[in-house]
Amino acid sequence: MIDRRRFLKLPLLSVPALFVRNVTGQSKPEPPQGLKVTGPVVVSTWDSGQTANGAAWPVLSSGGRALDAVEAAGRASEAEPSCCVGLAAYPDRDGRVTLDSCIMDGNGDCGAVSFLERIKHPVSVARRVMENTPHVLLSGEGAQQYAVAQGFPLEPAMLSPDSEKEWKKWLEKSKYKPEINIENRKISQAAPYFFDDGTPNHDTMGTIAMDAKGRLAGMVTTSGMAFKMRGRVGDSPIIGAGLFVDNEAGAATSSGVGEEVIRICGTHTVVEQMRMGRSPEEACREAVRRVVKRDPVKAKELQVGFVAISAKGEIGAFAVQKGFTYSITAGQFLKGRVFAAKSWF
Ligand code: SD4
Repeated sequence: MIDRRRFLKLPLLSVPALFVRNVTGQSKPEPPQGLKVTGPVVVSTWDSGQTANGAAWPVLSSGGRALDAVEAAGRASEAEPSCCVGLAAYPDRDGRVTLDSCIMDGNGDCGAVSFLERIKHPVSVARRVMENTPHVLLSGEGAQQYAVAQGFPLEPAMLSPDSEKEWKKWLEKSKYKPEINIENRKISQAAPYFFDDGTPNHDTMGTIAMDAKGRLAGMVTTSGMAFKMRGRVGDSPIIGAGLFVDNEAGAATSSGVGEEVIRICGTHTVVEQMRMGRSPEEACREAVRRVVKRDPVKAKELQVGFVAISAKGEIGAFAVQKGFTYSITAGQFLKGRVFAAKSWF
């Protein structure tokens, strides 16, 4: 049993929480200043991180490994129909769902898959890559071949009814036709950052956790940006971009426009900032600052969010735009709590 007194410590709980509206219009509080835990904790991106955390918490609360907890989180998220994770998610512009995932242990072990089709649990394939191969990242056909050889079933090549509907709607609006030299078009024309109703075009599941022994781990799983070019891979399976974990410093994950995260080695930046003594929120803010500084005009139209846990158990986040939320489950928040990140704009 885990000692409840070792759990969450909220030094400034009396500070009035600020509330921001997320994209669904619901108010989410900002976390108390200096949020810190002293026991196991799992943190996932977005409101839907509650599902992921719900699968991770039984592992953590019974003394299990952070690595097992984050894999369980990823699998739960992949099994839940959503726009952006798993086989039911939105496809690329050719109408095919391609999945990216990675997993990392705080000792530096890591594995990933990208551009993976027809496999229900990419996070578990990523873990097999980490544990059973000399490589870190397998992609496309090779990743699928490896998954099948490892006993993962090859699922039917079909879209969920929702994603088929959304894809067809998108095709109609965008009057999409395969185009030569589309690579030379500005990305804001090639991939919608916001849908017509104002909803941001992203919702990756990134989960980071600390177990009762203070070990850190993380995972990311996603279908990537909806209606992306075929073959496009974002930050999510890239170690140091969508996820970075080091027991000595902390863990960080990201969500949003992956190209921007890759360009600044986003989560590696966050973890290195924590190593130098910044709090998780300050470290995430610094990564966001670099995204914004690179192209301040473009930054106004895109979302990138980072969330982090330091090796000391502090938790923080920061995003380019308002509306980035994250879910925390810990002794203090046994049912899980959703907080809104502060943002640049
Ligand atoms: C990507 N970071 O593929 C991901 C997008 C995302 O929900 O967050 N999707 O760039």
